[in-house]
Amino acid sequence: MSKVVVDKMAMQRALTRITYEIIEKNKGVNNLVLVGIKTRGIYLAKRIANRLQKLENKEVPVVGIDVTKYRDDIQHTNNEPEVLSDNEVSLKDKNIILVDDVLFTGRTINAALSAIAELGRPNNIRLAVLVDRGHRELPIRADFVGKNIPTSKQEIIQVQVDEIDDQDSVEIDEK
Ligand code: 3GP
Ligand code: 5GP
Ligand code: MG
Repeated sequence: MSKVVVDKMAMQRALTRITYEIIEKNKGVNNLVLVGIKTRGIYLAKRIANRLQKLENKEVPVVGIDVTKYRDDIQHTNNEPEVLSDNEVSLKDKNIILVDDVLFTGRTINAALSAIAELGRPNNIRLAVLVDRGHRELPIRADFVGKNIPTSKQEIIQVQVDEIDDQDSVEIDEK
């Protein structure tokens, strides 16, 4: 059984609200860099960047990262963060917004913070997620949340984005 909890319109509104919140907190978009976590976090970051461009008339860089190698609970052979975007955006002294689809244990974000620390020392780092499903195992919280969806550990959240899934939705499924 799956249940749609966020439809296309709701997802668009949530991203628009997050965009306004980012502008308000950052007092504009100066010095901002969006860092999207592979895979769907990158598409969400690009959508926020599009909204920022429309609202503030400024291009905000989007960097994609793959942090699987940094996870402390996954075996890895080398510690190089994988920066997926080809543009060489410096993170030094920047105001970073980390963007991911789902926040669960917090280990992915912990890994992303380690990756960013090695790429340069930003001015600050804030976290935006489309869904917070609870069950944190680390002292990590999001600054911008699309929707809080309390879940059991048996449930999984399916996030679909139009760019790769041909639809925008968030669903709850039984494992
Ligand atoms: P994403 O790369 O777009 O985030 O982890 C691979 C994909 O599987 C992820 O896509 C994520 O959406 C999905 N997924 C669903 N449930 C889980 C989960 O419990 N853990 C992880 N890591 N990924 C999950
Ligand atoms: P965490 O590291 O916080 O446990 O999990 C966050 C990462 O794992 C996110 O990037 C997300 O893609 C993935 N993830 C964890 N749980 C879920 C889930 O229920 N649904 C989806 N779609 N992704 C999840
Ligand atoms: Mg993800």
